Amino acid sequence: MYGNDFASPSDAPSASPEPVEPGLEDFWRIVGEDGRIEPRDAMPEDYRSSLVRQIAQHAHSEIIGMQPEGEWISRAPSLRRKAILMAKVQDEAGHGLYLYAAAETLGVDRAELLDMLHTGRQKYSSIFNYPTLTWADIGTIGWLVDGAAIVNQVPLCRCSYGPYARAMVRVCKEESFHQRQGFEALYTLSHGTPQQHEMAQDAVDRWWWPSLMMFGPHDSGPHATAGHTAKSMAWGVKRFSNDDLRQRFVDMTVPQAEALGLTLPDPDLRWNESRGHYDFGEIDFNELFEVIKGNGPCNAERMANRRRAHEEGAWVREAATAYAEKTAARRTAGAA
Ligand code: FAQ
Repeated sequence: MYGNDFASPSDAPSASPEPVEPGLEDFWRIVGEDGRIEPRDAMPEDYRSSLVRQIAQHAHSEIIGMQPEGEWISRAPSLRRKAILMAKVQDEAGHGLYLYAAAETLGVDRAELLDMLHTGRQKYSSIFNYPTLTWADIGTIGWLVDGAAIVNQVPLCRCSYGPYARAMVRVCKEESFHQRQGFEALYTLSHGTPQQHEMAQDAVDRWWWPSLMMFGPHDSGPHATAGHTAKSMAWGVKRFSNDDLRQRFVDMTVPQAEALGLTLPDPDLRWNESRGHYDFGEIDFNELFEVIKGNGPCNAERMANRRRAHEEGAWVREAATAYAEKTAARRTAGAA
């Protein structure tokens, strides 16, 4: 179990369906024992396709997520901040690579997945469709967006699909580092000049609600939209509901905002003694659904940049393929 992880009585995957489809007895036994399903194991087709959907969306989020922060590499306020930001953006590219590799173990091709992204048949996280207007946005992304990512992703280190779970261990270690550097950058601003403090507060005001939306729609209750949570939890892919993870994020973040000397833009945010959690205001899920549909402030720009980068990188892919073919041919000739 990874260091930041947490468990609850609802944490164990559900029991297998009755009757179990022939050939899937081992799958349900392994899931029930909290073991790992590996690429060659038998698995339900909807388990496989749902994992492809989630892992691909996650991978796409990592590489599109390079854009909002990448825009600030040339404008970072010092060489130290520039070096840190370059390393962070590079880490996100690496996360994309681990995740595309994990998806490929499920029998899909990375080129196919990228094509689905470029043609709008697969998505990426809503959060990367918001603009980075000032340097304070970079600290805020590290603090809130990476913070939310960690809360969501640490339980995925115990996801039932082995290659995804193993990829997440390294991703989460790096995300923890990203979160801390974001907090430190924002702390410097919030304890700086009045203008710097104001800039930090403005960034937090803009990123708070979109960060809460990262966890997805409600998965139970009157406002729930029928999503993937129930099935995903039965398979041991998701360990917690979207709402439980969101609550955990709020509970973790409020004291951090106090340490920063910044306020969170929610008049309904207050400690609830009887629940032992912070209450918070209603999220505007219409905004989330609009952003997912492609109508966020930066969707068009992010996709145009992504498609252009893909086209401009064609020669690199061709050269790598030619090199791999040449090396394989040489190896075969050597063996003969
Ligand atoms: N954005 O039933 P659920 C990062 C869709 S962190 C867009 O709850 P599920 C690090 C969902 O796909 C960000 N779409 O679905 C970083 C589904 O659509 P469908 C990426 C969203 O899968 C930091 C529908 O709504 N993290 O990149 C969103 O069980 C800084 C119903 O939703 C991950 O991908 C959303 N926010 O749960 C990088 C983590 N929320 O397919 C750079 C792994 C929901 O029915 C810089 N993924 N939808 O058409 C997950 O944990 C899950 O897939 C959830 C959604 C929790 C995102």
